[in-house]
Amino acid sequence: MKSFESNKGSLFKICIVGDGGVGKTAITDRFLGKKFQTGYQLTIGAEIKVYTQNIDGKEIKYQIWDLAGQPRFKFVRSSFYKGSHAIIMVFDLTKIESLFNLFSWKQEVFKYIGYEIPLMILGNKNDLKDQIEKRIIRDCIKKLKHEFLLAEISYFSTSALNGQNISDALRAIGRILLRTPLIDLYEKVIIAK
Ligand SMILES: Nc1nc2c(ncn2[C@@H]2O[C@H](COP(=O)(O)OP(=O)(O)OP(=O)(O)O)[C@@H](O)[C@H]2O)c(=O)[nH]1
Ligand SMILES: [Mg+2]
Repeated sequence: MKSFESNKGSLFKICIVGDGGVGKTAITDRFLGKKFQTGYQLTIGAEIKVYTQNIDGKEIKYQIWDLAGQPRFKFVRSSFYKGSHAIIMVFDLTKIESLFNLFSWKQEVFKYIGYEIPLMILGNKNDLKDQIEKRIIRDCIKKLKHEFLLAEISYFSTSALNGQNISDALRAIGRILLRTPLIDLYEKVIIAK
């Protein structure tokens, strides 16, 4: 096994997925310190954003693939997942169907990746009040976890509007990636081939 130190200065590819309009672009723009836009401009295909974060003295570089969530982009999305080290799934706290749709997002993502990688779920727009009951969220995440059989699946309630929990969520996924020896990820890629 490689030591955790070997992940220092690494570049991690993270795909961010979820229904159109849940706030993926707003969240990733927040990572980059960009101003929040109230208007909805749907993403076409994908936008790649590079962001560096310092975690406990280690520099982590993320290549974040902000994917288009609208159904018409399903076909093009399939080519973007390969080589991902982690996935961020986003739903809109005010739209329960966007939470239930994470099951089909999970299927789409892992069909193309072919092996399991760390996963984070973000319930976004919490500035509009958590309109989805906490119990429903908990049950849904439990079910997703069961389907994935993943040890690493974490949940944050975020707001791209006021920035709540945005950098903490990325930091948390960074910590998970630092803990995961790269060799494990590579082995999984090889097994999947
Ligand atoms: N109130 C509130 N609005 C948000 C938040 N995040 C995003 N929005 C708004 O939601 C709309 C959609 O946001 P986007 O980030 O473009 O959504 P997306 O998930 O990237 O959508 P696609 O690119 O089509 O997949 C925009 O009008 C944003 O201003 C949030 O945390 N709070
Ligand atoms: Mg977008």
